[in-house]
Amino acid sequence: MKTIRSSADLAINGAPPAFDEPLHVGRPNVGDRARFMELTDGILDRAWLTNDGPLVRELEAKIAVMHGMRHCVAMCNGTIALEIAIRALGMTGEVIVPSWTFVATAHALHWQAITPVFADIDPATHNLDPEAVRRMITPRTTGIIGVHLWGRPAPVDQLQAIADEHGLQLMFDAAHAFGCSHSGRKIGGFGRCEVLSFHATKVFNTFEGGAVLTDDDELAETMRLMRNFGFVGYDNVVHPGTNGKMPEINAAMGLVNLEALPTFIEVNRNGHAKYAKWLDGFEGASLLSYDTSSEPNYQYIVVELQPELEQKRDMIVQALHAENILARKYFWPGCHRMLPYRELNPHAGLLLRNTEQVARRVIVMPGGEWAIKSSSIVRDVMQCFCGGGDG
Ligand code: T4K
Repeated sequence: MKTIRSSADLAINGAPPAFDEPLHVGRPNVGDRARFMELTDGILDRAWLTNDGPLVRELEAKIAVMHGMRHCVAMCNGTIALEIAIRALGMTGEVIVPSWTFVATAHALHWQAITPVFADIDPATHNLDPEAVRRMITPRTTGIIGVHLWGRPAPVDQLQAIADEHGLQLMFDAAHAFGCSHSGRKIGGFGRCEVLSFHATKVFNTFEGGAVLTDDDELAETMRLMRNFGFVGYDNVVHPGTNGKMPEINAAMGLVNLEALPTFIEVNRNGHAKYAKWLDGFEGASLLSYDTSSEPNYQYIVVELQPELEQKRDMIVQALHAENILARKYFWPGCHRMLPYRELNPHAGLLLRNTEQVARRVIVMPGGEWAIKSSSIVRDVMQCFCGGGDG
């Protein structure tokens, strides 16, 4: 293992990199390959590749049971799942969302001619601040989408109270929260429905994929129609719809990965613990930790620099990349500073002070086994930037 004692040892200054191969954020977790191949053979033998196949049904049933929910409606990806859920709930006009999220949360609204109205976050949790949500309500507001960012539970009770008070729909983007719990309750069961992402980079993946969880029979039925062009039977179209179906091969991957989920989470937990150890007492940065009341999946290693180091954040990221640690600035610069939103509302940032501050300070590190490998190097690289020099 490379030793970094001073900035002369940094790859960005010409020294050899710490790793020969790049360490990514979001390297896919893959379960039992042989079992996956077996399931794939079955798909080919049945010649039933998509359209509500048996593996999709099995996966839906298993995920519903795991969450204690009546319905899991599997989809081709999390973004389409968000779009379908938003439409099935009848959201229109304006919907309040955090800007501090992956842009898909906002795009799923804009794509349907709904205005995402960005509310600020609590800097301690990176999740929506309920008081900021209240401030953004107008006569055009029809709903709120909370995001369980990094798998940390959004303030579900407070958001539900606001939604009830103002007659708003409430749903959650739980793309990061598969396998997480809040106060003993699995995330997936809050609001009218919750949307999961099973993208390759998530703790649990189906290559691409997603799902909506709900206890509402009518809502689930509407979403099932919507994901299959509104078809009932062969020739009967009874609803507007799109193609949101999950193929069988994706469900095969899901079934295999579901078996391995406890192992994936255990590896993530160990990676997170390494970072917690290395950053304990470190003055320049801290690790975003989890509430004791929540059970996380530890998928994201989120490091936050102290204010005095924020000017050096981009340089630190460059230095890490030079070591082949491909850290990310997720979700900089915030959705409100991305197109089309920054043109639609150029002054949104005035009400998003915490979002802007957090966006300048965050670095997301490779997780899981890559976290275990890289945490000490990350600390040493950051140490080089803490002493007042420029690394
Ligand atoms: N809501 C939230 C809060 C979300 O975070 C997301 C997705 C969604 C909704 C939408 O769900 P989906 O429609 O995606 O199901 C990635 C993912 O594409 C995206 O799914 C994810 N959030 C987001 C946080 O991360 P990018 O643009 O950063 O992806 P990319 O291509 O840079 O890949 C990330 C890293 O993963 C790279 O360093 C390489 C590595 N990687 C990636 C893939 C695909 C691999 O090693 N192997 C792979 O197969 O968005």
